[in-house]
Amino acid sequence: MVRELSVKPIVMKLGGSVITDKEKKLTPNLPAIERLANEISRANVLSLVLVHGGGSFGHPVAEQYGLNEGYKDSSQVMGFSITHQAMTKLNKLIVGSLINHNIPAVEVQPSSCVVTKAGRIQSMEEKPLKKMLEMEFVPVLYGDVVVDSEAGFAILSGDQIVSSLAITLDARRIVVGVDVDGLFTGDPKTDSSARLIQHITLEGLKNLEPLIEGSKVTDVTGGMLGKMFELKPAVEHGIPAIIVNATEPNRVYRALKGEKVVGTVIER
Ligand code: IP8
Repeated sequence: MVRELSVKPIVMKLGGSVITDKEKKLTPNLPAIERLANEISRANVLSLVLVHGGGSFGHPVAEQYGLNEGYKDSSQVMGFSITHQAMTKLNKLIVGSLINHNIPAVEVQPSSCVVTKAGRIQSMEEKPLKKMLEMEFVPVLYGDVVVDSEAGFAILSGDQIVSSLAITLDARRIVVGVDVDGLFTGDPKTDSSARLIQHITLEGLKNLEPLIEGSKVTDVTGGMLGKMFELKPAVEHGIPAIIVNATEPNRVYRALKGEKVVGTVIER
């Protein structure tokens, strides 16, 4: 007997900067992976989809082969394979840790179920995912290299997957775990007047964009701007998103439980 999908899922992204050491190529942050698996297990969410980023696994390899420019020459074909392999290695560590914490995690490879067009998701096989959720599995996807109907192939970010899946699965909320406390009015590392924005609407976000853009630290702000861009369609759809610092213990746990937590809530 199989239940109908009665509970709207939570779609959660774990950023590459949280689960890997971004300074060292192909280096996982095993204590962080372990702690997060424990938090996810304790939160005991009914209906959960996880998506993780590439960090020091996907990004340096994809860059080495110039994959973000799409297909240019045949040497990149090997690069596609190697980048995908790097991502599957990271994914195995995450899935393994989740299983050790008694979570029925199942890898779902974006490269096997997504086609993009000029870098944007054009089609995604959703039936297996929906069925997995009905069966109470926890599908684990990741930013990946995928085939692209125009460019040959593309790098598909976990952020784009999160937003698209949240809409397709009619998610109850999105949780985004990053390595900063949330969205700030400036760069908190260099600007002492920068303050954490606890709640923002799409309208407020529009006004904030030039401010975020003006900040000097491209890693933090560029990443945040990109995230906002990707999250917008899901928020417009009525799905609230919360950004929390996943390097701080228990923030992911609280966000999953729907408890009050330090972070930024984005709502329509
Ligand atoms: O870290 C990128 O995923 P992201 C994945 O979510 C690759 O942007 C293959 C670089």
